[in-house]
Amino acid sequence: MSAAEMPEDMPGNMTDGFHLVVEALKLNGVDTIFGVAGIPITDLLRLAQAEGIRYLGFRHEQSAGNAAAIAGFLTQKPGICMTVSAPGFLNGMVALANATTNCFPMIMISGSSDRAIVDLEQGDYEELDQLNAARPYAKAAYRINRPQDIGVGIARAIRAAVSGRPGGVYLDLTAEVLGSALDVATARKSLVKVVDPALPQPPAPEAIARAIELLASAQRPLAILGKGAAYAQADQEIRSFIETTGIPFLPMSMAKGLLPDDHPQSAAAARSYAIGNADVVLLAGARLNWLLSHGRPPLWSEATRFVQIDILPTEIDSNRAIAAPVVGDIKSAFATLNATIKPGQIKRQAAWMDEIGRRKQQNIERMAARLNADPSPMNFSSALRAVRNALATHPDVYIVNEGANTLDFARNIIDMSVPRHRLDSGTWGVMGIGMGYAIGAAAVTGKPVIAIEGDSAFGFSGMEIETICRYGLPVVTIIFNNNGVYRGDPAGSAYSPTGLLRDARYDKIIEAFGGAGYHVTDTPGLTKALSDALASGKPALINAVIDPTAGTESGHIQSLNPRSAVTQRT
Ligand code: ADP
Ligand code: TZD
Repeated sequence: MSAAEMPEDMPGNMTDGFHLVVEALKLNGVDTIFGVAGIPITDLLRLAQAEGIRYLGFRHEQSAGNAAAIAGFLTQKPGICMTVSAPGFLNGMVALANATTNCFPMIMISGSSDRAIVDLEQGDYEELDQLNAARPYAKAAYRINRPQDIGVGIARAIRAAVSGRPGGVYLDLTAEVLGSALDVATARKSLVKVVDPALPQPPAPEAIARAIELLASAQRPLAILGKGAAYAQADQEIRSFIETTGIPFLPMSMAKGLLPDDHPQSAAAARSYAIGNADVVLLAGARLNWLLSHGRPPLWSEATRFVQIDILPTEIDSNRAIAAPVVGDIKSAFATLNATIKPGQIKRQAAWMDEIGRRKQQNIERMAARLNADPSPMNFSSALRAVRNALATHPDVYIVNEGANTLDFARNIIDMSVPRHRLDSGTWGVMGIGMGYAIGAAAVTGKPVIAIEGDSAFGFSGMEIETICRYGLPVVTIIFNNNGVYRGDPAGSAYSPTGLLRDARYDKIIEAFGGAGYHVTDTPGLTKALSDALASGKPALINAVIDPTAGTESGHIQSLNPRSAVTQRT
């Protein structure tokens, strides 16, 4: 610790908690912090910025947390979010819980009020027992109670976030610890540089042998790639396995682009057929949760047998019996599979591929009719065709996507050809990730981002448009504006529970902050606005008018509405 790093108003041999936190983060390679300022962390943020850490200040902690979480997904390093106590902490909790649910590495560091007063419930400013409130929603939660524990506390948080199955970690920093003095010699000794927090975890050779045996016995094999496979950055290993074995694959939404969507082995356009008829399925970094109908009929056959590659042993058998579990990290698992499979051991199943190909063709033709129609006003398909056309020359753009119909249609219509470039509502189907993910992705990659947002979805994080404009980030937000949650109300009727203001001009919001607003009502207008916005590299928002009658309630998951369950029973 050099003299320059000492607090100015302290004797030369003393330092304090603020400086130690910043030193500990820098020592561990943290170069970006997302947050919202206030007591007791304002000076911590100022100091971090002065010490060369990039700080992005948000308008709401949930968006700051979402930015940190997606930064973690994209970089394999924990994204850092800082919040104030009690309400700021709770605002960030949805993002922390969402990171844990999606297996994204992130650390939320919150300042907290005086423990002596909080624990006796004596009514401190922003009083809350934050550590215990965070525990159920975090992969791990720690509190630092002494300045000499800052180094080890931050090291534990980093290791917990990225090791094994990644997740959200909560770190509680009391105001007292931040303001405590410590002598420099003790402080220096207390810092911890984390060594190899996410070492490879190669699977056991027996597990690999069992998996190959099962795959070799299959006549109708199928690989399902999930966002754990995307996170693992094993792009070459996975592609080589799929292409060498000739197994058809299905990407889960955030795994799109691991292999390009137009790859001949993609079974995405024949999803139900491939899932329902596969005899052996290789699940890689994907859970058999609601997004895969829990592996149960009617989508799935009872006879299908599974190979599952996952880093978390307890994920295996969580919904269905797994015949060949492969516990280990995806990169090592695919590298070992590739090295162990003998040439010709897994035979290409021509009849199966032909049938998948036939069904793909039928479905693509059926979809083409909808895609090529030009209704006025636009519907989801025609508007997404316009977006797809504008994106054709920009395959490296990151796509953020939330909404119901907007999400379901965009997932199917916008092809991805590069890994980890589609970021969406994920495991929880949560609204509100839009602007946080867009800012996080733009900040850590420096690349352009397009956020395709339902008008309701946008509202959850819309004020972050100011954040985007303040930092001049290359984010283009497209709002599919159909006047409501799922769809708009009939003209002239009172607002229903799903109705939103008719004919709102979201483009005016960004103009208030100096960004470019576009208002478009047809497909040529949308393609042109998006192309112009991308070419400018500046913050932009496109208000795309969509037919208010176009949306379906709950999008593609209507069957999860309790009322439709009643209808099905009766
Ligand atoms: P999707 O929603 O795309 O189906 P999920 O989020 O359900 O994907 O599943 C991701 C899975 O990937 C989790 O079970 C997680 O434990 C696993 N996972 C995350 N990182 C790795 C890794 N490096 N190696 C192996 N499995 C991983
Ligand atoms: N609140 C949160 C945090 N997450 C949610 N998923 C919801 C509420 C419920 N919800 C959905 O599941 S989708 C959605 C809500 C409010 C918005 C759908 O409307 P939209 O998209 O305008 O964003 P479409 O394209 O018009 O369907």
